Amino acid sequence: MKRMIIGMGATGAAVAAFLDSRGEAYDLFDDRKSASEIGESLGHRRFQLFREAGRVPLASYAECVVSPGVPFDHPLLARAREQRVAVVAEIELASRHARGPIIAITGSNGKSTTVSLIHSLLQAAGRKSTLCGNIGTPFIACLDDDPNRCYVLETSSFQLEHAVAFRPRIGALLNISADHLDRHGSLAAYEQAKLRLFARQRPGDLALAPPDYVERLPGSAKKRAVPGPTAKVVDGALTIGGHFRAPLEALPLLGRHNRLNALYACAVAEALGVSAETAAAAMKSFKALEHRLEPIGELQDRLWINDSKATNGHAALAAADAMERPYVLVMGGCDKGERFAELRFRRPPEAIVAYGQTGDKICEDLASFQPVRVRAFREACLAAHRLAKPKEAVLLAPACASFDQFSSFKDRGDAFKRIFEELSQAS
Ligand code: UMA
Ligand code: ADP
Repeated sequence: MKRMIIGMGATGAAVAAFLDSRGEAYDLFDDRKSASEIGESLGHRRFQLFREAGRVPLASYAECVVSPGVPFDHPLLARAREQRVAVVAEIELASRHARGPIIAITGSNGKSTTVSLIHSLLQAAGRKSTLCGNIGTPFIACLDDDPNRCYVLETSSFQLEHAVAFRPRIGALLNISADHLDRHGSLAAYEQAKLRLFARQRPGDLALAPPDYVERLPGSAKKRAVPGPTAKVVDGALTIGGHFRAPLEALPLLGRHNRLNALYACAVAEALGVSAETAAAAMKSFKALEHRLEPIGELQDRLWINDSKATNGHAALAAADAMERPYVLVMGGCDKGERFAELRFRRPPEAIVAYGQTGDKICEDLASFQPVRVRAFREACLAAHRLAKPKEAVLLAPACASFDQFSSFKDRGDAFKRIFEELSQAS
């Protein structure tokens, strides 16, 4: 029987290519893209495309493979559940065919940094490692036959919603805070999706999670808290199980949150047999990812820092707390249903500039800071620069997604850098 591929972005196209390579049949569904757009992403292969949920002959499919961007309550998925047609995530289909170990990392914040660190540590140890998943390349596009290849998989709540038998050899939950509430409906549903990562793990597997989650993880893997009795910072070193010690000075990333990310990376590396010496050497040469607490430069004695990837309140707070000098904070963007009154700054900003769709909510929720309200992103950057005093910083940590004024967090971070360049040239 054929499969039905639901959603024809990068994930759907990769699933189609995988099934083609195995000579397996499929049809496609996408209610937002035209056949010609989809044809371009598939090359010149012939395909049957459905664009209306009601017209899909669901009974003729063995299974539906769904892309992360298609919401759980999409009418086609609701029909498939009603008719008891199996629906699985692309990561699940990929995991059935992966011969090497899967290391799956989830959490509200820190996933990309942590998977990139793990990948670097494994590569430094001469291991075959592939970085994939939510960070960019779909898992299913990365499969090969090598049983020694480690798949370091950034895993989103969207992908985990349809994880059924997905079983990573090592699974890690970094943290959970309010995010994607517009999609999941509630924090509890979001949390449930994330915890699915662990549900099918078995006793030989490893599960890492914050201390307040570790007892609540489903599945029967060996469970370890991070930080916890065996994974902690001792005398300035990231220490795992008493014997693995990587000095913190090897870590070139700002902020306590990045120490925690590195502690997870070391715990994974240690479980896979990487030595502490190799890990420390690899960390030393690790470069902060673009748009994550990225120092851009000094402009009239004010340091501009780009943390455009801080797309929720918890991330923005981590960025703010990593500041080593007084700063003016640029916040705002697209509304995902999150409120900001709960943000407790350990290092409060000197001023806040609020822009975009969430600007009014920010002004209301953080009224004690008397935020400056502007509409456009550019205006926000200019206002923050004016408000910052010499030796202070202008921090972009928006706490919101970018889609009201940009196509992605990357596009927003690039705009921040362009504004900085323009002002530098004019000054
Ligand atoms: N579509 C429909 N109907 C709908 C919704 C979508 O037909 O109701 C179709 C769209 O027309 C489009 C396709 O589904 O053709 C979109 O699929 P997709 O949104 O799943 O996008 P992909 O290109 O497959 O990218 C996905 C992830 N996207 C999302 O989770 C939204 C990418 O994460 C990921 O890098 C990629 O798979 C590879 O694994 C992006 C993301 O924003 C970066 N992730 C969120 C985040 O990090 O916060 C979770
Ligand atoms: P993700 O892939 O989960 O979005 P990133 O590694 O790209 O995570 O980091 C996104 C943002 O989240 C960073 O710019 C930083 O502001 C914040 N951040 C990173 N790690 C953590 C953490 N462990 N706890 C809280 N916030 C974090």
